[in-house]
Amino acid sequence: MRSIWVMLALVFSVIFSSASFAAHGDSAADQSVSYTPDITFTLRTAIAGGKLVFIGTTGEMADKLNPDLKVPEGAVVQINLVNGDGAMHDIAVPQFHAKSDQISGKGAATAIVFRANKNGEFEYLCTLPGHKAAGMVGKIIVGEPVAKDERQAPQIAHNPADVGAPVGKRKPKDVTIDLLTTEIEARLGDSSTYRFWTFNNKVPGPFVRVRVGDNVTVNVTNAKDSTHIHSVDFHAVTGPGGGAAVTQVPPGQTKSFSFKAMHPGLFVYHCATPMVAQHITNGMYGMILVEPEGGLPAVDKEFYVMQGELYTAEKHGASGLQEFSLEKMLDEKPEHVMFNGSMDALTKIYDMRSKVGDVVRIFFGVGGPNLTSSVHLIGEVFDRVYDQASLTSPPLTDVQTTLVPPGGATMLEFKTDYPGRYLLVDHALSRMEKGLAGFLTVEGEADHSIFHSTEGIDPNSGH
Ligand SMILES: [Cu+2]
Repeated sequence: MRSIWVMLALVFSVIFSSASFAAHGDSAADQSVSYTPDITFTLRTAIAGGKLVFIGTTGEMADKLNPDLKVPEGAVVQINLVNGDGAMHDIAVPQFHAKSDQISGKGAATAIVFRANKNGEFEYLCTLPGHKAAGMVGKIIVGEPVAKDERQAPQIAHNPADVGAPVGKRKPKDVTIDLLTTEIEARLGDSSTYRFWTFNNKVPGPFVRVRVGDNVTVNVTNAKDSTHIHSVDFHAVTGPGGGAAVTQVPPGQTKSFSFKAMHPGLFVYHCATPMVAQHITNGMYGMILVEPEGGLPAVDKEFYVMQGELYTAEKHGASGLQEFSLEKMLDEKPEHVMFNGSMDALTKIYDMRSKVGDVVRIFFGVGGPNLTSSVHLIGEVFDRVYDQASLTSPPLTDVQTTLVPPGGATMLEFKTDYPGRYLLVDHALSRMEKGLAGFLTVEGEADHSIFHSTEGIDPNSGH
């Protein structure tokens, strides 16, 4: 009896979703979709291993979690969804504008139908809030697998532990900084790339450490194969354009200037060639630490983290080479917001680690170009915040969230007292859905006087 209802529900919802698809279709060809799928898949929703998932039901997909759905390019694809767990779900393939009704009763069913008119890898997912993050996401692969494996693309994410050696106690001296500006297609996410513009092939660029009073010579070389002029503006510089007025470097050339580091502090540098916001969003930013006389107090761990946005024509999550959208940049509507240059840079590629009892220091800056960060470490309180990255003012103490504007920085210090995984975020948390998160893993013995529970850690807590 139940199966009859499932079939009826399927028939109705296919009719419904075909009709609603046709209304969104781009061409007459799209409208021919109705009722004649070339290929059909049936997925069931389930809870498995504490996660929400789609499960394949037939053929080699049977019992596979979030199976890859392979379809020929141009095929009319139908995906049936059967509710197997009794919670509310739907299924969508945003790249093809296909989205089903929400179904909540156990055994209820719905379906989507769309024409896979584009080669590549795309997501199917449940669009209910939090369900994708809880595991309801898989891949639909249209046509032959893309020839180039994007995971093999060059990696531009800067390792947050790569902070150079402290300057410490020494007299002022002459220091030289060599910057190479490059334009390279590199990994954005697991299945996507972007043509980044960089300093020294990393985003952010190198973490530079000098001492107040140093005479610093900056050499900017623009790679031969660049297609744009580049430059550098150091916010630590007193002089024309922070150096940008004398370093507009054509491809294949080098320009130089020298400056005296007159102010201690943590300063942003960036390319300042028009359109400046475009050069910054593409990855041309970094930081220079001008250490005060005697250096900074010693800590156990130092990390270098910068926040930036990318404005791509395609939506967050799309596969393949992503193209810059000038319109979205002028509207200040980024598709991606990231720490250290690329998606998952501080969650999958690199992680930050410390031990119970360690004092951790984060040099945190915002390249931007547009969003102010409300930086927060979930499950921690900052013992000291050097507000606006001023190292000559007393730090704020016991701070939950602090503001860092574009082209600005802060120095955060805190003791890691309790083991676990802590999540660095911008507390404007919609940005987490666009890629902005970083893990700090603290290892060691738990002191139950600090935190105690008999409950297990819930992997679906979003933390
Ligand atoms: Cu540039």
